[in-house]
Amino acid sequence: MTPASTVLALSGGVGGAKLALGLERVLPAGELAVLVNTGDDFTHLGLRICPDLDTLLYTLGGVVHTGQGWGRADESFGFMEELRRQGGPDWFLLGDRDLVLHVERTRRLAAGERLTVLMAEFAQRFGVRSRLLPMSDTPVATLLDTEAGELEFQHYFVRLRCTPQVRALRFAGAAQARPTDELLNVLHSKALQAVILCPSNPYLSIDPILAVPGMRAALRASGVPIIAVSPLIGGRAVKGPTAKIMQELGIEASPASIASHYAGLIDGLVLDHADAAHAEALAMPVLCTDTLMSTLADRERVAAAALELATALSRSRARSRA
Ligand code: FO1
Repeated sequence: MTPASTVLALSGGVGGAKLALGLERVLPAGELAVLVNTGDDFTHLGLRICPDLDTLLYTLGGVVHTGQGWGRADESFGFMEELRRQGGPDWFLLGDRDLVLHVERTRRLAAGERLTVLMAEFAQRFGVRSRLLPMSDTPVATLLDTEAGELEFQHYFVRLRCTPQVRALRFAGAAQARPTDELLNVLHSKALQAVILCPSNPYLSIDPILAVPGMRAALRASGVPIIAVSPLIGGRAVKGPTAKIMQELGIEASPASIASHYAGLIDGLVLDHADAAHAEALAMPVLCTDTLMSTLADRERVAAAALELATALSRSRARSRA
């Protein structure tokens, strides 16, 4: 059944999933769709691993390890212990229960199933009320050109702990990728009210989504307000390498840089109170709130702020049309 109203959130992993959970909690059941980065996906030990999709699945399914923000709370590591004993690569932690998803996904993809379809089934089994939409059904890999050579995302992020200096990024496979029919249905639906860019890393997590040919145009053509939540608080990233990468790419870690990065796509920006002084200089509507999302109440507050800005923009558009 098509919901009466829909909000689409664009998300990477841990930080994005926090806001997605906030959105899910403040919206009526079934009204959230999440468009998820798959540039972090890789094949490891012969298994197809989709960390951001699984982080959303576990977070919205209520089984995530809340301390780390990824993986499951109820997890054991017998497989990893034995892999280590056998001298296998142990830098990427795969819990025993988590492993089942990777095995099943790999088996079903090899049998010709689409990632979108099998993730929807996983989501149903985890009791997720929102729609989880991979950014594409064909593989796209975020590759980082670093001082240590070209690195696949998980090798940069987990194995090397984001240490190598980043010179450039590219998204291998993006040119062949396409927005899925499931996503286009959401974007073409009259029920769509707003698009929210979660405070995920703009370069590592949102750019791969926007690199899919036709994605930017399809988001814009939806005609609804597009709001970004800044991943920076007072020039620093809450978690992860956003500020470090911005500095290495020669970009100032400021709200102005986030606004100009998303220029032509977004209509408004949610900033932390710590950045309120920057608001006036930005050529777009801004709403300030505390954007740190430690508790569930924080996530709901940031979600409500993003929706409030979207609603205000919709109303002012309706007034100017009248
Ligand atoms: N993050 C880590 O920091 N270390 C890990 O060993 C690790 C394993 C892992 C396994 C499955 C999964 O779905 C996620 C995992 N992550 C791990 C998180 C992941 O690397 C990042 O959260 C995202 O790719 C960044 O958005």
